[in-house]
Amino acid sequence: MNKKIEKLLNDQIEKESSSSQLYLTMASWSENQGYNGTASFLYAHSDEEREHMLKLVKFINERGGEAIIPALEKANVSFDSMEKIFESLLEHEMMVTESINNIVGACLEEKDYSTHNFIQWYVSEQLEEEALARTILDKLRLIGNDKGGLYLFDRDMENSSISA
Ligand code: OFO
Repeated sequence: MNKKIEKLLNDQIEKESSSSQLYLTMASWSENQGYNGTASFLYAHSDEEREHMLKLVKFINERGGEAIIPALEKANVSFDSMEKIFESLLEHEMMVTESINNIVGACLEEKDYSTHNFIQWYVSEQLEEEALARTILDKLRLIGNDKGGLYLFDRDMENSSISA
């Protein structure tokens, strides 16, 4: 496969893997704070990021390239509130969107239309993920430090059929 595109896709594998680690860190923090609904949402989100990574691994290998599996890195973050978590989640997703857009641009430049087609799934996924993160963040900003509000928020997160 085109070497430039292969390199970009391998970089993306790393980003999806670090998203998975980051959301796992957030899930664990939430669980320790007693926010079990949010924790289960974030555990599931972490799993989904791993799926995004796997999809890329398989695509590269099927196209005759070589997927590079990155080492796991400790997410270098600390949180002190639910709002901070989702601010950082949105920021992270925006960085991922930029990276996906960059791949789209490179595919067009290199006339790699099959990767362009493959990567469209990620374009839609990013739209959904950013919208979801913004909705959650808006709710949290409304709630502020209200404990009752946070309790209900957490319960809603448990029941939400959110797909990340
Ligand atoms: Fe949420 O990032 Fe994957 O694509």
